[in-house]
Amino acid sequence: QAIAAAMPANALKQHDHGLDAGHAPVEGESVKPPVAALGASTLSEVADSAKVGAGGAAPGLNATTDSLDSARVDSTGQAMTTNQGVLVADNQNSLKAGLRGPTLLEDFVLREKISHFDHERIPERVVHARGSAAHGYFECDVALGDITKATPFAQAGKRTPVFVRFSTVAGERGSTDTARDVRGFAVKFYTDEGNWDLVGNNIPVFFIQDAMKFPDLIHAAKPEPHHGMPQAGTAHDTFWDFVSLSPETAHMLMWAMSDRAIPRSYRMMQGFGVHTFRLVDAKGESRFCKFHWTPSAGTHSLVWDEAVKISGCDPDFHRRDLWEAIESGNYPEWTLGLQVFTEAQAAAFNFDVLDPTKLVPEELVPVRPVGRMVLDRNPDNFFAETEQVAFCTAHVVPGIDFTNDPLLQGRIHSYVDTQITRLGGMNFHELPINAPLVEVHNNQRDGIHRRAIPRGRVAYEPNSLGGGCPFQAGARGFVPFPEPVAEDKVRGKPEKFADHFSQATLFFDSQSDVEKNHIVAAFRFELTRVQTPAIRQRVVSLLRNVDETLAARVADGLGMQLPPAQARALEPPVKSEVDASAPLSLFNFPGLGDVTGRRIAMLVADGARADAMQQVYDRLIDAGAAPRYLGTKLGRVASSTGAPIEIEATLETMPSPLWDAVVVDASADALVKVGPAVEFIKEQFRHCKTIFVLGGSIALLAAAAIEPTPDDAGFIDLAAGEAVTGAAIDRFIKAVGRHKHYERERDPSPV
Ligand code: HDE
Repeated sequence: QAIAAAMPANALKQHDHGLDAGHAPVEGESVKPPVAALGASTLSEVADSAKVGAGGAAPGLNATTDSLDSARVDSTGQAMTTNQGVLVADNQNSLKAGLRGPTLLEDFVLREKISHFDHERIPERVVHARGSAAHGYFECDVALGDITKATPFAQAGKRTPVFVRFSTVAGERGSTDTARDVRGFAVKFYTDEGNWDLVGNNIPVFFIQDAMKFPDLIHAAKPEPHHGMPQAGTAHDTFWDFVSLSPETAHMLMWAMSDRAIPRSYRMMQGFGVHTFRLVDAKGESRFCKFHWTPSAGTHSLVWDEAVKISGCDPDFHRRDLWEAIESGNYPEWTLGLQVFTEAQAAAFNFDVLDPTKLVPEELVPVRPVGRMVLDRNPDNFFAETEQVAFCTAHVVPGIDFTNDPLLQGRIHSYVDTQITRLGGMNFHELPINAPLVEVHNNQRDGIHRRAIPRGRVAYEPNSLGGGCPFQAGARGFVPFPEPVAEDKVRGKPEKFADHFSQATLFFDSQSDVEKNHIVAAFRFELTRVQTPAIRQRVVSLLRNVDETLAARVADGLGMQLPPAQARALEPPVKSEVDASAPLSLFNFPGLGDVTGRRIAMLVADGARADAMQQVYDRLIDAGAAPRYLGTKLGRVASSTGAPIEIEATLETMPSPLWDAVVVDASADALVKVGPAVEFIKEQFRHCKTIFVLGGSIALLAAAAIEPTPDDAGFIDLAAGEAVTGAAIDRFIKAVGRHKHYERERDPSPV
């Protein structure tokens, strides 16, 4: 106790050093985390709570949270120390020879502080540098013991802690969230048989078929090396040069030019494992599997003009959205679905399931929901968790195995390899966010920043001096699926990989007219930015193999003649076994249509109807939305009906692209001469958002040149003096729940 009192800064260390007699580890036994840090009173209680072992975390407990406790620092009530624990007397002034004299070399406090600062940055990820993450859990709904022995699926109701990082691919660490790009969707499952990382994307296919081409793809997409532009975007020559010379990219290009690449929120996008994986059951039998995450909030996107503007007014748009949703208790949620199929089924498909540019249409193999993932806790520290987390496709657990997809095979190498540079050595698994919940025992030793203190003289196997420990686990361990291999060594591709277009066509044919329009506009935008006419032409000639109308529309958008179609690698062309697949359209996952977390602008000026506006405001809060009074400056506006209204956000700091819908009343007439207010309404309309007019004059709408058609469900207009009824507010909430009213969209927009 005397020691404890004297060592307030890190009481946990007492245990690590064996100073806490009650829990001093027995020689040879591994050191378990101190009980107090786990919020339980005995070690057996810790085991019972099933953080380590069967059953998953007990309700209300999150095993990852608890396991990080020993690394957490809370400085509340503490005096400042150096990194050696010496109390710092003065953190303001360096040590000088006289008040006006030079700083002394002996000032170790200053030197430690500055030196540490000098080395604060680590290299950013070479791809997916920009990301945001959160903790949560996966809860199994259906026991899958008959198809996999992976423990997260062992029993219904079982929870496995997860840490999930979403990202863009091309942009640097400080780049904008709403760039047109693929989104990473990486999930680390802290299973009770070790960590399993499902490192996926929000698009179920990829640009290339072989890892060999990945550095070229990324070099082409990243800023051009001579001048370092453009940031976080593919709308430049090198990207389109590369993809137009690599026809296997056609399918992924369709997805990347669709609204999938500009999601409204990380909470509103699907995730996919992309590759075909293997599930292996306890008998050693295997089946193929594709992983699908589907968001409860629906799949919603921005429109391009909006995405571009958000990049300016809030480059952290997605990061903020995820953070705020979790802080406010609107926990993002996804259903995990599996497409499970046999090798015999796979052999009958007219595409190769090892080809990552192909998906398995759900008409051929339905997606079976097996559980849900909930993200319920923000990280404590961005660097320690979001930045230092290391996902690796090589991290699999018994029951999950690889296939020979040549992209996946390359990834198995790449991820561990890249962490060595990024995280400075092979001990990155010891960083708290990366450490598994189960104990780690092996004879790997030393290296930079080693944290573990292995006991004893034995660091080899077999041994007799250590009682043969740690010993091989045999069948309890990870046993690779014994897939027979009997072929010549070759560099090449299977024949079906040469079909580059059937599923690109399937994707385009499965889109709604609105989505097709957006794809055409995206190609037009990107290729207009391309400076070399021959590259534009080559892209359009590629598109002719996907869809003639698409190619013709893009050519028209670029003001050019339709070039001849690119020669195909495979003639006659393969046709997809399904003509159209509903789940390929974003509109097929509307979600629950609720408005949780939606930002609603209550645009007011002097003369606002405080009672009516507040009535709407309160109903929106009840519905889980985030309404805010928006005005020209902070302070109060005088209402016509009662108490003044306190402005919570301003047009200058939060312009239209940052809001999902707007409510205006007659007071908005006072804003007719305020350009940003007119612009606000215009953009709400142009970006297909819901506009609720609480009666009275519509001068602001007229100033914005808005002429809604009577069938526009996103425009709700109460007549002058009409009471604001619950039914009208319900109509508004329902309209916001639809997310966008694309019916009013025109290209170019008249507004
Ligand atoms: Fe990655 N990828 N990738 N990738 N990837 C990385 O690993 C790589 C691919 C994906 O939030 C890197 O830790 C190769 C497909 C995500 O930390 C690196 C190939 C898919 C993340 C790497 C691919 C992905 C990464 C960079 C082709 C979807 C971010 C930093 C053979 C299924 C994870 C790092 C996070 C990150 C290599 C292709 C998803 C360099 C070689 C396909 C979500 O190792």
